[in-house]
Amino acid sequence: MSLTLYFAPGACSFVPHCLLQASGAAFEPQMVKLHKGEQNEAAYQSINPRGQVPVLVDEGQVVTQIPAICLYLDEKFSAAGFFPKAGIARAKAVETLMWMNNTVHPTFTHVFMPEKFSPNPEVQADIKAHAVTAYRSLMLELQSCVVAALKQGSPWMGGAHFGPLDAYALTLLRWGTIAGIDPEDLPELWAFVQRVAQHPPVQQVMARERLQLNLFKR
Ligand SMILES: N[C@@H](CCC(=O)N[C@@H](CS)C(=O)NCC(=O)O)C(=O)O
Repeated sequence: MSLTLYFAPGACSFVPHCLLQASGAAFEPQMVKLHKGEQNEAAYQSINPRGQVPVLVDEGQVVTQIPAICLYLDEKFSAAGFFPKAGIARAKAVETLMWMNNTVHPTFTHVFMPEKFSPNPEVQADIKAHAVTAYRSLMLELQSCVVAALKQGSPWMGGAHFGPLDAYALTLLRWGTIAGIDPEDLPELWAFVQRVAQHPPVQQVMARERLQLNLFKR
């Protein structure tokens, strides 16, 4: 079996990285140095012409985009229960994953890389300030999602098993601390994310990626 994940430390690739680690399967983690622009080099572009992580390569087949990779890993390692198996519970988990991926994640991109959206430094500062405000409300919304999920009596956002929603919640809150959001202002979300960080496969991935959970500076 040949299974490779292209990832960058602290990036959104953390989500499938945690699923692969939790699966117990052998896989090759391949680091891509985004800060050095490796994603734009010909070697990487030949794997993913969009120049992004994550990329999963299974027996030579390339899969990109977090929801696609996570659903693929769910099918491949079905015993892990990364998503609820069927029905409304599965649809709701995919709904939350898509919201994280298509709304929360790109809002942070506006904070972290405003130069992607305007060449003008003044406009960039405006984009960033506006996106930080939007990101704060999205973190409150994420906290409500966590509270609602845990109210059902399950330990994880998707139910009985650890899955992509938990790893994404950690990533998004960690990014929030980079954006200047104090996690202590989101006590339920922060408590949950700290628990996710203690989950052994998550701990192993955080060690491999050398991640600090809270980067908030007062
Ligand atoms: N929609 C994509 C988003 C991927 C993405 O935004 N990746 C970022 C890291 S979090 C990236 O590779 N950025 C490199 C760049 O933009 O140069 C997915 O779900 O995989």
